Amino acid sequence: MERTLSIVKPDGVAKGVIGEVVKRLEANALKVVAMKMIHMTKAQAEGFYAVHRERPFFGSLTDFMSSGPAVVMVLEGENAIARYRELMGATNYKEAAEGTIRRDFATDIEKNVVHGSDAPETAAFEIGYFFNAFEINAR
Ligand code: IDP
Repeated sequence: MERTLSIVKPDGVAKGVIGEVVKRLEANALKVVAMKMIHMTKAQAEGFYAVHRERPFFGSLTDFMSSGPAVVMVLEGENAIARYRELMGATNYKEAAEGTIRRDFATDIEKNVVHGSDAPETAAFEIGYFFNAFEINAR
């Protein structure tokens, strides 16, 4: 069993696709073991994306991520990190495979609807960034 952090980003919440995202991950044996809606401050978004601080899009990305509410979830399942990234599709929706969340709902390389951890170490950091142990419903 593996855990990963999922975010329905502010554009996904604004577009009304929270339910669609949850439906797709539940249909693919990714269990939601924690979930909440948050509205990050700019500083919280900067902390979350600290690994990208040297990238040219860092300012814009952290403005976007703090622009409205987002839904953060912990997903659990076999090979959850890779399987959720497969459901999400490529960062650039134009390159994302047919039937992926980003291909179906994203309209912009930055405003791409969802986030998913990319490795076990980042998943551990990202889950701990938003949830404490009491908020994660272990089964
Ligand atoms: P990922 O979310 O698919 O793992 P990363 O390369 O880790 O992609 O980038 C993090 C986020 O930064 C992306 O999801 C997207 O919102 C934004 N981003 C990535 N590349 C670009 C870009 O070239 N321009 C604008 N935003 C970008």
